[in-house]
Amino acid sequence: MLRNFMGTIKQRLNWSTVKASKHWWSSLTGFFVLNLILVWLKTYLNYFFNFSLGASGPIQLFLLALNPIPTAIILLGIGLYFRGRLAYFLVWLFNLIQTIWLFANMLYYREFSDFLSFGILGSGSSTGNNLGKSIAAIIRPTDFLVYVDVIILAVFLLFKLWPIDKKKILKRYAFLTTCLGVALMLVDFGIASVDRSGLLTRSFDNNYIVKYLGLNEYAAFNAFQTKKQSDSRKEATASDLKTVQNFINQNNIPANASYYGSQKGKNVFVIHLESFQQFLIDYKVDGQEVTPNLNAFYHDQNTLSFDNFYNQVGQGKTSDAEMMQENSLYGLATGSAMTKYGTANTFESMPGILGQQGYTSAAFHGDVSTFWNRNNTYKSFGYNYFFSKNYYPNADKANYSVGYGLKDKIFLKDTAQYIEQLPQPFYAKLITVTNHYPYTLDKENATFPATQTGDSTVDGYVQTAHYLDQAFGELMAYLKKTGLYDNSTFILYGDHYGISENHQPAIAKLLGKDSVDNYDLANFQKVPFMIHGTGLQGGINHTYGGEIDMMPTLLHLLGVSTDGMTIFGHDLLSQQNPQTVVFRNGDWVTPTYTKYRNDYYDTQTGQKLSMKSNPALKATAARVQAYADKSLSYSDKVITGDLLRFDKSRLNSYTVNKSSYDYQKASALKQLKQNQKSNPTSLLAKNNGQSTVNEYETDAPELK
Ligand code: GP9
Ligand code: MN
Repeated sequence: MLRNFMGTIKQRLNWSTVKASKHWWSSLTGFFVLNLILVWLKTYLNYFFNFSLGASGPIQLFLLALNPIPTAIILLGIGLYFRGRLAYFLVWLFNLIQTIWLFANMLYYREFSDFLSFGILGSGSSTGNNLGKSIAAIIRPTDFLVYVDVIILAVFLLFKLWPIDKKKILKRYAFLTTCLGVALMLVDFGIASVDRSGLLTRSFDNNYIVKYLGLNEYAAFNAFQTKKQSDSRKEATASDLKTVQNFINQNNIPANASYYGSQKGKNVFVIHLESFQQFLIDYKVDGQEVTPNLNAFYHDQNTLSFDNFYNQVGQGKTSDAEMMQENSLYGLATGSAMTKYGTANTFESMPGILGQQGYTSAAFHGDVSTFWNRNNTYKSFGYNYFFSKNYYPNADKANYSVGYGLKDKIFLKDTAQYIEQLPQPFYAKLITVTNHYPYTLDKENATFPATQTGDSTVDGYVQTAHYLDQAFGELMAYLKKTGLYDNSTFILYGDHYGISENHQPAIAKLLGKDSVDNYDLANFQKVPFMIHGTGLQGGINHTYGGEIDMMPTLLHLLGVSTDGMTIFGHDLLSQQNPQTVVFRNGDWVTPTYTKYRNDYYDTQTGQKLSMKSNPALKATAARVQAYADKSLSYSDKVITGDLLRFDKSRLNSYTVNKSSYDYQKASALKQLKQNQKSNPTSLLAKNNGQSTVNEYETDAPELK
């Protein structure tokens, strides 16, 4: 019957009588162009309807329209190398393959706001995204529209409704088509690289790669990365871990008994001060303190403040700081370790370790969950909760966000409703973001005078830093009112520089100098590190250290031994601390010498030293450099070889089960609610279910 029906259509359309070669559209080229248009159209439409790629400005919008084309040309163009029915079939097949990939990503994105990765596909349920289970719930009938053209074309080909042009396309035309695809890909990549440098090397977010390069390029890039990662993983063995552990044992130092365990059992707040440099502490503009709240906190008698503490990040910036803070492992030399290895690797991280001590862990950030692959990495770290952008009702409102997310005052205020629900003790990491390059803030919020260096990227820095400080002050006031301040330990750190070394004249002006040298630039890498706790013996501590040291320092304060842990930092409170700060590029600082960009300095005086005339320097430099190089390469091995999966002794005592974490808003809120009954230790439960959020005062103009 179907055949009859098709036959009628054929006759009606009179296509069977069409002389294929006379009609361009019925030729193989025509079929190719038609498929190209269809693939482009559905991809492009879905960019808008099903993905939120955040494309803004003419360049990004242009690339969004361009980027489905190059791979479609290359893939569909494969058919052009063949002839007859097979050629048409191949063109159709590559339309189908691209459509399946688009369709799968539409569904995955709806649930996880991220694109499918081969790591996720390969690891199945172990990453805990429970793919199969949720598909039925998220699929919509309209999703199948992407298949309409493929089905119609299949019917046409199958029932010979589409005239097949038997003529073969000249090989050189097929080849030229492929070349055109490649050329367009290069054009796209070239423009993308100008708009976003380090797009592929630094690997920020899958959304960026799709926005700039397209869904298929993303697939190819992801497949390449996954292959590289699984290769380095395959090569690694348990004996590699032994070698690393021997190195760590050789450098192991005892904890400081007078601090060890002094903060045991308290809540922990880790406050990530975005792009915050040490020079801002006590810094004044026009006689006014930039950060009065942080300054007071810094000098508080119960705050231990470190003034020789350096950031040690590489290209992974924030994510490198997080990697060090949570794991005492360095970021990688290129790209973000969290993005590349966060999904699949085994970690021994702060949230997982403290989970064993009865802590509930939660990370808070007003940006999309995918940035730096946090949505997957935090599961590997063992975070019970990850409150990202879509938990914050205000995040979608115009002017409530700037740059990478919610403005700090709004972010911290809206965080309180979740903090009060967390079972205690908790480990809560709050990642601020307003003090982020390019340091722009609307007039209403920029209440502090800008600096006058004449460098427009630098001068707003103190304004956003001041804003962050006010937001911090508001949070502290709330925590004091609710009593959380007294039963919590606070860790504050700046993640990395805010003003890059490309702005040396402005840096000199900020520091009140005529010019800066490499010694000044090394000092400029200092960031704050403060530990506060009621009863803690505070003061300014001059020990040299960096972000890699945060984890062992905090664990010892909480009374958790780090013996046997594969960590590269040292307890900054230990009297035997080696005080060797290693930068990601292999430079280093000790209390005696500083090596920065191949220059050597006396750390105390800033005097430039020459290796030739200074045997003491030569000997020390050789020793410190060997230590720095080994630390970095062993840390890299731990990450690229996924060595912690071999750490059976530790993993017996606790296992992070990635699949047990669910960061979907509805499930997390449900879980929090259940906790109020099953484990009624939260601030809210202790307050008989009465919320404390009305105690939170903010002067955020948006909320007035
Ligand atoms: C993005 C934010 C900024 O979520 O953490 O990261 P950065 O650019 O500082 O690395
Ligand atoms: Mn950062």
